[in-house]
Amino acid sequence: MTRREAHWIVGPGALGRLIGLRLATHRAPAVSVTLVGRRRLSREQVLVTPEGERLAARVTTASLDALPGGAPDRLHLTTKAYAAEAAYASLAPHLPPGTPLVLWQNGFGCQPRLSQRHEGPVLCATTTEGAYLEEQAAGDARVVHAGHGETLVGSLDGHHAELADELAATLTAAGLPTRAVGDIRQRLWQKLAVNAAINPLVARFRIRNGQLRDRPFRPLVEAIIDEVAAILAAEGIAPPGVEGGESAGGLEGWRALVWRVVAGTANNRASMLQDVLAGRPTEHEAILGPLLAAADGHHLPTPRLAELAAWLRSRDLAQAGRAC
Ligand code: KPL
Repeated sequence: MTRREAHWIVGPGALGRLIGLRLATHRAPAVSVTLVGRRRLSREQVLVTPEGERLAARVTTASLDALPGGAPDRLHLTTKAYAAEAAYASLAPHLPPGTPLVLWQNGFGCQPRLSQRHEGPVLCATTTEGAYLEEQAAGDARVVHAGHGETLVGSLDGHHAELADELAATLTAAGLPTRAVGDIRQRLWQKLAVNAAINPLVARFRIRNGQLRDRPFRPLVEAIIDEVAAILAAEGIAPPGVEGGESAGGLEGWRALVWRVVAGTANNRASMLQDVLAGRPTEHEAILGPLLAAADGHHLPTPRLAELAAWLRSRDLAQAGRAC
């Protein structure tokens, strides 16, 4: 019998569970999946597809303080951005040298640091797949794949193209269309720019994404895009192309991208709003932190971003105080 490639998914939230269960429920090439969380999950998991099909999967489950025997061939880190480095630190001593690491975090915080720190190939991934957990309804054993998207993978150092191609093929075969790209740094910053323009505002005002198009929010979004576009121009991050043709000037490119995502996700509660509503910490450090640090380096004014970061920081501190 041929040995199946072992994929460990560390951080089995909605995205981690989606990746794990997609990998576990497809046929070729067959891989083995282990979900590693802070606590051990049920081995019997269900994936509800966007078409409403229910796919049952039996996976290996483990917890960070009781890892399974053996070693992964691919380690997917799918924790929230603020938890990634601590999760990595508890895993690293158990990994054979050279284990490929795949980082799925939002923002641009832990990716460069872990790419430096890990002794082996590191790929970064960014995805627009939509998923959520149906925890109550299903005893924490059901993930809903809410909408199809696209995933991009690549390494920050421009190496490991073959590994990225091979991972893209595996994920695509599993129902998560994925492309290997040579400019993942650029792609991560683009996602970060969109998240920075949408997430803090919707979290602060507790609104759905589409409401950003209305007064009084629209001018706030525009003002944030102005700040973000100036920072990214100073950092040398090329603006996205405008749909249907050639790349527009920087600000217009960023505007078009943000408003396109707002329209496409109008009914969504963005991840940061979900975190605020659930009383969890937010990913503001990973999303706003790199922008504010870059702005500082280029002496650019960022009154709106700084104000939102300060609000999120004090909200997270107050939340942590309540949890003690
Ligand atoms: O990625 C998102 C998020 O919720 O974090 C956006 C694009 C804002 C969609 O809701």
